[in-house]
Amino acid sequence: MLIRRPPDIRSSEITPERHYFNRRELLRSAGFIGAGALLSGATAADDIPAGHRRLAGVQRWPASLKDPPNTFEEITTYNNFYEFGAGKADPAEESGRFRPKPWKVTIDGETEAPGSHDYDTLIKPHTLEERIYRLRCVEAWSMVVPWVGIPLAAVLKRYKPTSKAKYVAFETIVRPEEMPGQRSRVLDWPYVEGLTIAEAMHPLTLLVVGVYGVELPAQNGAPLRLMVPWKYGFKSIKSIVRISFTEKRPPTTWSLSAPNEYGFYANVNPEVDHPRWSQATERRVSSGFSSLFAARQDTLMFNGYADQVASLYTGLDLVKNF
Ligand SMILES: Nc1nc2c(c(=O)[nH]1)N[C@H]1C(S)=C(S)[C@@H](COP(=O)(O)O)O[C@H]1N2
Ligand SMILES: [Mo]
Repeated sequence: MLIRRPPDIRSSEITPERHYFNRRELLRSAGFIGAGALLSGATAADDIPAGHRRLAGVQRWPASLKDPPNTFEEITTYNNFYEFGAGKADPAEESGRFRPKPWKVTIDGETEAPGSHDYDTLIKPHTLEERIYRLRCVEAWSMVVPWVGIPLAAVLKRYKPTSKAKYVAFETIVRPEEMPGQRSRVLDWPYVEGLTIAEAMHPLTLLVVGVYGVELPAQNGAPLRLMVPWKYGFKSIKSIVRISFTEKRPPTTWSLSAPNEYGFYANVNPEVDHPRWSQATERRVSSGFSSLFAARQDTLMFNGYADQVASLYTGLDLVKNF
């Protein structure tokens, strides 16, 4: 049964700004609030500093993870976004010049309705959902994040893919004047990614526009990025400006860069190690007090989403198709 609640009154609306920081973190570390209590307030944005625009009309998704989410601070200061630099702190520190609005996305390839659309045309017809997902980076760290977005399938269907559309390709913006990492050649720009059409249309695949009830910060891929929760984080491409329906499998940035280390599928799989490290366990990113006691945890097949997605891969050799 679907239980839908009306949009919440965010507690940041009633909590003085100076109290936002670390109160929850402190309580959580000290064990005063468990997962259940935390969940009810996790998305209430009382960890959010001033200056972030709240998204209106966000509905809670009933199947959200029950694990305690990472804090807004953790989610927005420990990032991978090579366009702003290769260090974890670079995306937050080096993205001050980035302007995510106005924003246009080109939809082309095998579609009956190719065109260029602004952000509002893409997003506004849809109901925003808050979904708490696990995020597992191929580097063996993980987080739990309350994303806000819409199922990608709902958007893609509006642009009528043809019967030849077997894959969906995605491209990140190129703006070296605003993205200092793009002035070096660590990766080939633009960053590109791709999914099979079945993966792109899967109900878990989210087009993300926010986190913790506010618009996506630049470092998390403003103004819109992908989130494919059963795949390694690098599949979840940020700051998307092109979505193309293709007949052939599209190239993807990390498998171009190191084909023996990063495959097209990149499904989270504890049984298939990276050539240079084990994927059997992961470190849940934490800060403050709790980081002193953090133990590694087992990585789950398909990042814990096997019941929902394993059927996409029946008959596929997951060792060869890593
Ligand atoms: N364009 C672009 N998208 C990207 C990346 C990137 O460097 N550039 N990094 C990826 C990787 S490796 C991860 S783990 C996630 C991190 O998302 P987060 O910083 O919001 O946690 O973004 C992915 N999307
Ligand atoms: Mo990653």
